[in-house]
Parts: sequence; structure tokens; C-alpha cells
Amino acid sequence: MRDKQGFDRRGFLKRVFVLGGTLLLAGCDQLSSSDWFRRMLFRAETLTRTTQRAILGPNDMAREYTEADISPDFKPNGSIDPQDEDYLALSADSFKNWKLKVGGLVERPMEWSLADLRALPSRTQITRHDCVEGWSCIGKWKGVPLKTLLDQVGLKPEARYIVFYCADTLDQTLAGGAKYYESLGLPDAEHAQTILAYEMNGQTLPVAHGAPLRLRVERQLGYKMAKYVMRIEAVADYADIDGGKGGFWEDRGYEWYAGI
Ligand SMILES: Nc1nc2c(c(=O)[nH]1)N[C@H]1C(S)=C(S)[C@@H](COP(=O)(O)O)O[C@H]1N2
Ligand SMILES: [Mo]
Repeated sequence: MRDKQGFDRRGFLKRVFVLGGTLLLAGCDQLSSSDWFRRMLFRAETLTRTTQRAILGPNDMAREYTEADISPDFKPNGSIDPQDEDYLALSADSFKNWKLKVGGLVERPMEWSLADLRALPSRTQITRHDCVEGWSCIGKWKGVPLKTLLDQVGLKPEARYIVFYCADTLDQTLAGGAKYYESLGLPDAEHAQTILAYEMNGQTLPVAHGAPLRLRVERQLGYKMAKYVMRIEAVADYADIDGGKGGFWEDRGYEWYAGI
């Protein structure tokens, strides 16, 4: 982003945050007479992690914690016991007949059973989950990086978003029977910490937390992390899916990009 004078503010802010106070102080005398710099300084004080993350770029990693930090009771939220018929049929035999379908704008649509997914290289991460409702819990997640699957199916050049279709109807009255779904842009979909988790805290993923498979996208809020994932689709646009805003909660007013 360049302003009228051609000054690259985003690049400047990035260096300020990367190098810390040194650059800020060094540049201060020359720049403090400029109006926008005073505004920027004011904003810098109130900058949230949201903005810092956005400034630091798509490959910035979310903080990872140690075993000792794991929350003794990780709060399950939203759907915690889906009663949808298809889901009950699959959970009845421990998801042996469940398959993750990946299609849409891909070269080779594919399906994976849980055993297939477990046989792929995995990533384990201890991260903090922040819910928009104002609580956080730290948990350990093991799963397959989403990028591994996307590489296998081969995204077509038109693919811009990855959509996750879930098994659950969150609330019949609230949602009018709509199933939960979510979507990510490619930078978050391909991020190293974006995994499809089948284990939580060393155990098979419990139903309350999204069995058999749930998304972890560590630099965004909890509602982006689709649980009970059945199908994944690469699309050019999500405007024609359900309410058109890219997710169950987005269709009900939440931000599509829920950066933290
Ligand atoms: N399919 C589905 N995914 C979902 C939800 C849901 O209701 N259904 N709730 C979301 C919200 S708001 C949060 S905070 C997290 C909760 O994950 P947890 O149950 O593991 O705490 O799941 C997210 N993913
Ligand atoms: Mo949430």
C-alpha cells in the first residue's frame, strides 16, 4: 500500500515491528513533523495483534505453547453433540465409513478415510484457541496439514477459497436448519499451522470437539475452525454458497477474516 507521496506505510510498519524501538527512535526526528506519522504513532499504541499479524505477513506463525500450558478443561463450544442423521450413522461405528471428500476446482478430486489421513505426515501443535465470545483455551492438536491434501488434489488456477462443509446443524431455530460451514483464503489454507486435526491432547478427537476431523487455523478466531468436516471444496468465490458471506457465522454478521 503506497500513499500519495509513494511512501510504503505497510513496509515501514513491518520494519518497525520487526526491528522494534530502534528504528522507531532512529527515524523519529525526521518524521515527527509529518502529520501522518503522528497519527501512525497514536495508532501504533493501540494496534491490536490483528493488525500486527496482518502486517507481519502470511507466513507469520501463531505462538506455540508447552505441555504444561495445556488447559485442564478445554471448553467445547457451538455444536457439541450433533444429532444430524448422517452424522449419527457415521459416529455409530467410530467413523469407519466416514471419508473426507476434497473436490471443486481441483485437478484430481480425492477421498481419504481416517486411516488414510493418519498415514500421511502429521503436525502436532500446542496453541491457544480464542473464541469471539471472550474465552481462550490451550490445547494440543495433531493432524494433517491442509496443504498436503491440497497439493495432492492439485488446485486449479481459478481456485481462490477453500470451503469446509460440516455435518452439524448448529441450532434449528436460530439457523433455520442451516449446516455449519466455513471458508479460508489460500494464504491461511496453505499456512504451516493450518491442519485438519484428528487428535486432541493425545486422544482421538472427541465428538464435542469435532470428531472425526476439525480444522485448526491458528491465526484466526474459533468460529473459523470448522468441526465435523465432511467435505472440502476449492472455489473461485463463495458468494453463491448459503448466505454468501463465506461461513455460518459470517452469514449472521461476523467478519470473514477473523484475524487475531
Ligand atoms: N461445525 C461446527 N464447527 C464449529 C462450531 C460449530 O458450532 N459447528 N463452532 C465454532 C466456534 S464458535 C468455536 S469457538 C469452536 C469451538 O471449538 P471447541 O468445541 O473445540 O472448543 O468451534 C467452531 N467450529
Ligand atoms: Mo467461538
